[in-house]
Amino acid sequence: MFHELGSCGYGQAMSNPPSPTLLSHFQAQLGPRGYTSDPRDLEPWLTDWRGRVHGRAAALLSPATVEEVQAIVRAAAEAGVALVPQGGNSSMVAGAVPPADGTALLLSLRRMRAIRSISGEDNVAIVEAGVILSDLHDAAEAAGRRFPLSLAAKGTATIGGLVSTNAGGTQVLRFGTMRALLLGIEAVLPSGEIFDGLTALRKDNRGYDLRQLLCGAEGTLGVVTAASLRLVPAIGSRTVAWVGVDEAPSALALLRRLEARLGEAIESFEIVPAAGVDLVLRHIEGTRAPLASTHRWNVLIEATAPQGAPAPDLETALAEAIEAGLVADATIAASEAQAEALWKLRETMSEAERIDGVAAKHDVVVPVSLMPELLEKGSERVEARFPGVRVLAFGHLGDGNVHFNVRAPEGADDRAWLAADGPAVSAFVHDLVGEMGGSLSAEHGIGQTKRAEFARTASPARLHALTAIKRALDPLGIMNPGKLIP
Ligand code: 2HG
Ligand code: ZN
Repeated sequence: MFHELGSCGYGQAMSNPPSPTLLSHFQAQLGPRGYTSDPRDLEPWLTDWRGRVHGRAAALLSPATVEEVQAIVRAAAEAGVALVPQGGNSSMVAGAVPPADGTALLLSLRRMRAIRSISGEDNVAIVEAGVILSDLHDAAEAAGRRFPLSLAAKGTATIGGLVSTNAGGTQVLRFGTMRALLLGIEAVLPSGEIFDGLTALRKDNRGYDLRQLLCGAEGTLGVVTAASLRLVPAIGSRTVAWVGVDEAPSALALLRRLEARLGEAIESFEIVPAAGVDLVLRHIEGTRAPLASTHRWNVLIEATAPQGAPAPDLETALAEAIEAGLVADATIAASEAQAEALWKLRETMSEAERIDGVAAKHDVVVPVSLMPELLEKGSERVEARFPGVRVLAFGHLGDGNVHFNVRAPEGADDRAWLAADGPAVSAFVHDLVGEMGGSLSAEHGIGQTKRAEFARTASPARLHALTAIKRALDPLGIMNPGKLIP
């Protein structure tokens, strides 16, 4: 069923629209809690978080068990009908929006919300795909442990989505992305077989790692139904600081200096430009400027200590950095409420940008040493090549990953600008990052919106291998069509 796409030769499967018989079959199998075709129910599932990509689907299927997922995949495979799994729908790349032709069915695991087990001895939580990230945080804390992956969408993002996109967030500096925390996986493969890999093993060397193949596959190789996840000891205390810096190289020098002083204690090192702080203060209620004056760059730092250990002395380390001329000004949260207020400034950055208008979004990563060059010279190059545009680069400096977003010129019709100039801007940014040895996707995946650029910039070897894996595991092309695979 594969046909070739243009001259590039990479396969793309075509699926069939669901027949009335198949829909009635699912309706009868799943009952009223597990099946809806009501357009009012479907509506929120058809558009991405930023409101850029719209799809259609005849029904939303919400199975309650892995066996029900299996039955759905088997029936869909038999009919050649595509499935689009969707978690919290906070994808930045429209990775969970169904195709516009309406041939695919939406699949939600929101009813699979069990935390099957938490073992303090193994330091492992086994959780179903529909569990919301903040619920896992709470459950781990109640067990005296911690699941150390967090991001702004923690109140809606699901474990299935976080695994499928190999999510990153604000603690990657210390704990890595989802891949580093994923010990095992349960998934329904496109063949309808259940891959029961929910181990608590720290080592498992049985050849190709299916767990890691499914992690970051964006739902194109099967449906993740549960995961076993690594836990770490609970935090004893945390110290959160907001720091004003006048030049990007000073920010990187500060990170290395703090690591030398405080080592593993540094968990987050997030950068926000002055224009970003301004957007947040303008659009997000209840926020206020943390420092008396404005600085070109701001860094949010979080340092933690395990229970029973003294709090890391971030204050002395920052005072020394001020002395050394790296830091212009700094404030340390004196309470949990103040720490939350500082985090709010960083975590609502994306939301503030969204409220302000559309932007050409880029989730890029370069070697950490080149971060200052990207932030400063890179921004200058983009703004010189496209006069009037405004680069808003913020994010995970410690990981070499910033969201290098480009906003329309002031006063322009931003949607019209994005349609006309967006592709050229994105190609320019991605080429710039490519020259620096970087990648066009750090933590958001490819989804729909990065697919063409991925195809343009990836090496033939990478694309051939990716396509061969897809064909081998999903020969009918029924799993999340139109995403990731060029
Ligand atoms: C973040 O780090 C998210 O805040 C969103 O990854 C980034 O909106 C963005 O570009
Ligand atoms: Zn991010």
